Amino acid sequence: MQREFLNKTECAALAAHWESLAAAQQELVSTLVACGQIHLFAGWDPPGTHDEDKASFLAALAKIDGSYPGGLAGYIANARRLLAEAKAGKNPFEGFVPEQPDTVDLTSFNDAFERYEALGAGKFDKVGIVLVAGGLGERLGYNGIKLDIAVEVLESTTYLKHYADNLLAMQARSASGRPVPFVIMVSQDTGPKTIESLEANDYFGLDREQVHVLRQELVPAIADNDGTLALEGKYELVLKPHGHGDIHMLLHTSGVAGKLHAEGIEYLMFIQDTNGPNFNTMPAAIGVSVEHGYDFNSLAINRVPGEAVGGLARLVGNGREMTINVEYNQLDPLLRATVSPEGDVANEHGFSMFPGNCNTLVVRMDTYVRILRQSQGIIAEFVNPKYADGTKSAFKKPTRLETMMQDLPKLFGPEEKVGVTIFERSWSFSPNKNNVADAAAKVAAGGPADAGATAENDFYAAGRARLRVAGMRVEEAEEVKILGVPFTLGPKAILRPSFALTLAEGRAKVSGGSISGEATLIVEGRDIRLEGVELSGSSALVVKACDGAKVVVRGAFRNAGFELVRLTDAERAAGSGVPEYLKIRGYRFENRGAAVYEFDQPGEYTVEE
Ligand code: UGB
Repeated sequence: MQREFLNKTECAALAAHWESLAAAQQELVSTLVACGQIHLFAGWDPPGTHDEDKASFLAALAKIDGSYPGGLAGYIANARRLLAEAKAGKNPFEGFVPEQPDTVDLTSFNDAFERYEALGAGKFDKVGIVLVAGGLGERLGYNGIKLDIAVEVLESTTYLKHYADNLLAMQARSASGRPVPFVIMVSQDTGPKTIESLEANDYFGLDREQVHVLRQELVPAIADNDGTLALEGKYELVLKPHGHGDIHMLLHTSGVAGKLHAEGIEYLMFIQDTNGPNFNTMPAAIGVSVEHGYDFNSLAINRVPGEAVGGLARLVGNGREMTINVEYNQLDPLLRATVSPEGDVANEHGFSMFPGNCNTLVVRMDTYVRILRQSQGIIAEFVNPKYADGTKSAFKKPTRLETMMQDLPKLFGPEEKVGVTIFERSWSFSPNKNNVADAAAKVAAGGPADAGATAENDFYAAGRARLRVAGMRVEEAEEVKILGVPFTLGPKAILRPSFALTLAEGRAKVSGGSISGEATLIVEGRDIRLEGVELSGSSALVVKACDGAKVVVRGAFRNAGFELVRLTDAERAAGSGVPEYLKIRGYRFENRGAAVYEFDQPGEYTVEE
């Protein structure tokens, strides 16, 4: 029957190969032909030529068929449906009116903030961290994985190391000391270099067993509204990432979600690859989820109208209500059609009407595994084709189906509770997503830069905030522009996770003292106390202590510290030998004589100046 079908298609190229195909290959090819994909085989060279290419092409098709729920036939059917809806201009939020979601405002460091932090800190051995890191970061234009970029360049700590340090600090503080599970989703693009980075750094001190690397597969690009799979040459599919929503399916199919649940994990916190402040919010966000009984807690900021982060709203209509992220490209039309004829404009406080999605999510494990079991972790897909013209009959370039991890609540019923916790921006959200030129243009247009320099700036700002809460006098230096991107010259304060994970911990370890606008302070180690430490001018103090080393630091430190040096045009040019992680920010630091104290043996020490 298959043979008969193929003859009918008059695909001589395929008929010539038919007998040499294995039964499973014949079945897959038949399915694809039945789905209108005969072009995949129509251009094949005669048997005996390019046979290896054909074999790897068939293997690639089989792999995608096996990894996508519903196989390639399901993918093509979904694509056709979604493309028809897109062509018809269907509004995915038709019938819904946005209202304010259930929010907890933690934009100030008040008593409530610290109460939530204490509650969250009590759960450190019941939390797992899920990092989605399958994206290449095309907007950033960085050659390599984003996890390998340094979040700060005083000591050049990479994002991956910074996250691992936080996990180590969490487990050092929990009663059981149980390793905090770390799930990392990678893709074909990012997987090998992520593994390389973990291996080269001995997993940054984590146990290999606590790290679960899950790989998402790319999906085929689609060339037209009929769901025709796009080809590169004769034997290669054009493949594209399917979006961060794949994490839910992978956590389900890999069995990792079920395993962690069985091991007693109560919450998963989902984070993105280059949002350095993720862990500033972690203790309080967990505390909020616990106290409010949230099944899903979206961390948010006050959003600037038009910025490329989704808006979080409660959508009411069509006989239901759901609190969900409305992605940035859909927010303005939804607002225009409902509550704001002017669209996504500033309210009386200068912010967009709805809180902005940091895409840091805290999900309750009980609910999560139940929803995964019911749904297989399959998240609503969407398509966003760029049409060639107003007829919407052709695309500028092939498109693909995508998913987003923040869409999980679309699978929820009325029983599941979804809330939003709003934090101050630099404390919670400072992604490194844009190259310098784009970042400068965004700043010129009045929006946030979300670039290497601003990410680093906010890393220090968080340190300053912790010092202020602890009672140190912190002078803030002026803001300068480096290649059009704002950077506050200091003080540059790095309080490593090993030193303080909560405000209360910082307060217990720092008393009095002062730090001037261009000074630098780096503290790493659990048992360090700063008593009346004074850093004036551009002085720098670095104190590091291993486990078991108890250090008290007192007195006034005076030295030339670290100097910010702008890169010259020649240094920024291709082939200059300057590392790319410096080029993406436009400066480096030079040590002009920082005071450095390192204690690598247990014992009691005092540093006095
Ligand atoms: N990612 C994957 O792991 N796999 C993929 O296939 C794609 C991405 P982007 P996006 O924080 O500013 C999100 O591309 O999708 C990882 C929210 O949807 O940087 O444009 C990737 O490695 C948006 O609401 O972001 O927008 C990275 O870690 C807003 O919050 C993460 O997914 C916005 O992020 C995000 O990928 C934001």
